[in-house]
Amino acid sequence: MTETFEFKLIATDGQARRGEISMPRGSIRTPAFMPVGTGGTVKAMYMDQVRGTGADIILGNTYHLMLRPGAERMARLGGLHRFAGWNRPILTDSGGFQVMSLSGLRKLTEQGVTFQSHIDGSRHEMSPERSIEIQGLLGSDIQMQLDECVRLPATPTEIERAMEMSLRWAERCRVAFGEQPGKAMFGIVQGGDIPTLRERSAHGLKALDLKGYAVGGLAVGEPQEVMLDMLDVTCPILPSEKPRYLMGVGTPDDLLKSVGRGIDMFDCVMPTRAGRHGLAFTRHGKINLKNARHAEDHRPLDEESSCPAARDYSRAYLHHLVRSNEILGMMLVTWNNLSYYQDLMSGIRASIEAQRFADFSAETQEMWARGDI
Ligand code: PRF
Repeated sequence: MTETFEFKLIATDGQARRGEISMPRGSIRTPAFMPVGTGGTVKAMYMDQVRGTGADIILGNTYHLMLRPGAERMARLGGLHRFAGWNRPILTDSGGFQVMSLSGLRKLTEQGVTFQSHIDGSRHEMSPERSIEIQGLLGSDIQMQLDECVRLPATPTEIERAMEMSLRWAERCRVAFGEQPGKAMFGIVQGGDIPTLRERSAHGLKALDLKGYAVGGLAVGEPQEVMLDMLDVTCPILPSEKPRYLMGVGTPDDLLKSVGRGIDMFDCVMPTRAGRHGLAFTRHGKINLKNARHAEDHRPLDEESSCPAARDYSRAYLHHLVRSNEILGMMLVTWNNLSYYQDLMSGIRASIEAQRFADFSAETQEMWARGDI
């Protein structure tokens, strides 16, 4: 643990990187998966369980927390770490993406975004400066610039406009963030599915000398191949000595392929959301526990897993819980899924250290393909 935000590379294997971020609240082993704790909770999980799966950092959302309980109230309550009972690093998304996907009527200008709450319809404003101020009030350790993410497909004109504005907002966020040695503010590469715009965005952000760089605007409607092509264009431009975070991604397959292109950090609702819908991730592939074929299956999800949810309950019982909409069903499948994701990341990290990441990827994919479940 350190007083300042530091990133060091421990090993590389091809483009894949094994690293470690150190900051006052703890260190983050990379490649890292950050469970999504949108509104101050990783849904259906206790915080000590989240830690037990191997998470070093969780994600929180500016948009949700500014609406409820409110940023100033959160500050009076001692910040998000104390409020939610997670004393390790927290990364907060800036709000732009959630405004676009969740809020009602919204208006975006150079100054910022005005929008209506999806909860009670109340009107709110957020500028790049206010987003950073809110993230500070929440007590966030890694803050994200305010950006504009366009859904794909979109016109080149629209993609370019949003990318250029995001770049100007990055500069404003950097000024608003100032110098905070133990914390970090990351920029976000935009540019849709257009390689030249991705390049311009990455070069523009690099010039701002930020502590880390996210790749945004992907997994928003384009095929996986396009997302990977954009990573191939973007990652080589980003400085190798700074962490790289692919926002809102993804499936286990996305994670393997993105690590292979130089990504260090991920977040995604997939393991938690799927868990609440009875979809379990295992070493042998996905299992839809709602399916009638599990009704009398005595086997656990994975007897060799590190997670009690995967070892100690039959698929028949999980099927019953999920079908009956029992809270415990959501809790157990979410726990299993987050354990699976963290075990995958741990396997990825070990394989990079052992210089066998390509083999690990192939073996992992082979296990899913065999799908003997
Ligand atoms: N920007 C921000 N948050 C995000 C995204 C983005 O582009 C995405 C896109 N996958 C997920 N979350 N600020």
